[in-house]
Amino acid sequence: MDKDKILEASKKHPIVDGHTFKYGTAGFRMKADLLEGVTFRVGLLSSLRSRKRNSQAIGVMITASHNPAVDNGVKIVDPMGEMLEQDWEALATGLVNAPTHEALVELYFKYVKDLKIDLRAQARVIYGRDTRPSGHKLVTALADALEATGTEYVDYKLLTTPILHYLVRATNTEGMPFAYGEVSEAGYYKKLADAFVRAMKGKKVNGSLTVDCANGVGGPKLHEFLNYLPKEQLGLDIKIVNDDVLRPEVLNLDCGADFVKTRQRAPPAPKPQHGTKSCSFDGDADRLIYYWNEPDHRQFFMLDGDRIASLAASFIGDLVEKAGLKQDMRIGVVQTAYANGMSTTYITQVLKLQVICTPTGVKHLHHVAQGFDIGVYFEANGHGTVLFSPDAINAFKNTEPQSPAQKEALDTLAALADLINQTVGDALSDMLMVEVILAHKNWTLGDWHETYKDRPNRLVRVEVADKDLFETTDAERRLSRPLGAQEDIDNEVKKYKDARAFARASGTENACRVYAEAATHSETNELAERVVRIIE
Ligand code: NG1
Ligand code: ZN
Repeated sequence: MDKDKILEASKKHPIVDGHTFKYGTAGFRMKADLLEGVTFRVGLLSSLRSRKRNSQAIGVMITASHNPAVDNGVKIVDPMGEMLEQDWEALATGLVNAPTHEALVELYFKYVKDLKIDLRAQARVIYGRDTRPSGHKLVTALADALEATGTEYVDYKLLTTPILHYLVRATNTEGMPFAYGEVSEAGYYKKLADAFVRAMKGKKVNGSLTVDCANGVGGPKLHEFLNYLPKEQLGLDIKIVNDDVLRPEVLNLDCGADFVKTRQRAPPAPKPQHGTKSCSFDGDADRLIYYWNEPDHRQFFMLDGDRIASLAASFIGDLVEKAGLKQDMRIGVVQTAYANGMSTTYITQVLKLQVICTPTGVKHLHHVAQGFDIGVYFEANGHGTVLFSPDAINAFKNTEPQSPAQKEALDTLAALADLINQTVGDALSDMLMVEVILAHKNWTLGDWHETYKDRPNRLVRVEVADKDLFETTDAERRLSRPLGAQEDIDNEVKKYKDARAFARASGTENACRVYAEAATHSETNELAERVVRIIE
């Protein structure tokens, strides 16, 4: 490999002038026509990352998740299936913003030198993309970067984001205590199907389930997955809707998890059937929201990430107790400041589990969840998972049961550890987990919803001249800058009962967000508006 090869390849995929790019919470994400050069350069970095990490496979996912079809994005997945390490985000930003092809090549070799990367080591990259039409062009740019750097690569074509994360983890087995699963898309389906059957323990799924796939890649993948399940044995009656991936313009349009969560209503099409248990994936199938419309009251009920977290924590907490492992296991729930205050109260006071709050962005939650034996983490928007430590998995598999009940609890825990994606939030895997729990508890969505009552809340997006003026502390719950703003917010919050409010700069949009909770809807709105006025 030489400089000229990279230089020539780079000239085929120039960066669009006049833009500053930043590797954000979800990698690089923007209008797809700005992304070709960006993706090429991400390819260069992923190759370096693999060489730096002893030739382990690095993943690259091309998706813009719940964003409209004209957008796209590219992000890097580290060897254990986790998000790219933070220090390397800055390196990615550096490469992508190199002003010329020559400057790019120079910076690439500067990284090689500074990070002591051995260019003779084999580099390995695997990648996939969602259903966006722009994905084709972007993978060409990516492959050209991998060719130019002598990187071995596998193009997995259409994938959900969590399947790509699974494949990265499964590929890098060397030195791992357990194999993660077969290195193929089919291997992912088989692992989940097998674990689902084991976790159900002969129970049947409670009622039919309508799954809205946001017209994204989750649709075809869910269809495929269902072929691996003994549907009758499980009493499984799944109806897949919004699974049109042939008309790109309908992706995430008036459907999907983000629509349901932000609009607080079911997708208008197909016409919601009253009382039917429903859930929505987002465009790359890493978020999940459950809901139903009440037949009599015409009311809409939603079970978001906070509810999924508390459901999982309650079920797994009980199983750990039945398995006789309560003394040995640290179980914790990780949330962000956007979690409804009543979910936090329920988890700490009723379930008696520890809750930690982190800044927004799943990489932060994931990291903190790894500190527990069992770490449950979800953002309110439905992105999350449950992590099990190697010690926990060992205990599920190797504890000698003293009773049939204890054996059943241990087996169910071991099955859940296989069922739940250990790398990232996964709508398909999370949906199966929810169904297992509802079946074991013999609960409807109504029973689940009754566990606690949400506090009224309001989230407002505020246009500001310069969002970078807003700096936070305390897991983004307090503003340290501009000076004095937090004091003003505190003064407003004090005036309301059971109230909480905070403001922070968005990590994904050029705006600030204000969040408020209070005892009633009108007080919540009033408080939110007062805080908006402070930061405007
Ligand atoms: P920002 O724009 O930083 O608030 C949003 C979501 C996050 C997270 C990221 C990445 C809210 C309030 N924020 O972050 O939860 O999912 O996008 O997608 O929903
Ligand atoms: Zn997503």
